[in-house]
Amino acid sequence: MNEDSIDNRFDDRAVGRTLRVVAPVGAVAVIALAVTAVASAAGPGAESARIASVTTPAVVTAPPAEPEAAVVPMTAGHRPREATTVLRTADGTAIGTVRFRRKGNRTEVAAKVTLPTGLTAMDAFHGFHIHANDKPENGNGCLADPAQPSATWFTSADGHLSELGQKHSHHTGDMPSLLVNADGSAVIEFTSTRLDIAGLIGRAVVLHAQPDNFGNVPVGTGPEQYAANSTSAGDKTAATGNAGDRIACGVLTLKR
Ligand SMILES: [Cu+2]
Repeated sequence: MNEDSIDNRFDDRAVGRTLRVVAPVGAVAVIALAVTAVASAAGPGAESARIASVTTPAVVTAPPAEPEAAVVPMTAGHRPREATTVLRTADGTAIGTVRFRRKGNRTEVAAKVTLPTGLTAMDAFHGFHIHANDKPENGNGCLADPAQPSATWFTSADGHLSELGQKHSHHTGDMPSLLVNADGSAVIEFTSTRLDIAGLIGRAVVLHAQPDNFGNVPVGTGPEQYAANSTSAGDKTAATGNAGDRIACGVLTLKR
């Protein structure tokens, strides 16, 4: 399944839904994270459900492989301060970390990665998003089989985190692209007023193989516009920024 077919499908009507967050390939922990998705209201706005609180303590069926896999249960009224994840490639190799930290009414985001040689283009921008991880039927968390085509990797993370009706570049989960240096290293830090830590727990940060065009392709019939070479090219731009395969992924967990 390619990204085109699974993005733009955020239709989260589930209430009291349970997300099962599966640890990456190679890890032994299976962590069940019970969350409650609360619809904002009955009626037309109810589709834009958001995770409001974790109502049940996390159940850990096996010791987490690494400390970052721990899930800290939130109590009523608790406003989470920080969410973190480790990005891993399809073979389970950890390549970096991503951190979202609340500061006042803002969220500070910091990511640091080192990409292995041969995985993707160096000295290049790479699409970087928060994916919803909201469709259990596609698998949960960051699942990939390195023996399978790269287009199949991490499709379990589902489409970009978004409110109903948002198009790409305006998705809640759309972030500035990661500029990877020639040696594979990359660091990005930015501050956002669009990201709420509580809504990020259980979501997945994904790094892509290609640049994100942010929907910023002047497609049309005017003299200074371009004709898309296929319908799918235009559709991918609208859905994902045509950022290509998913090459690394990490499910966000609460830290405090
Ligand atoms: Cu993405």
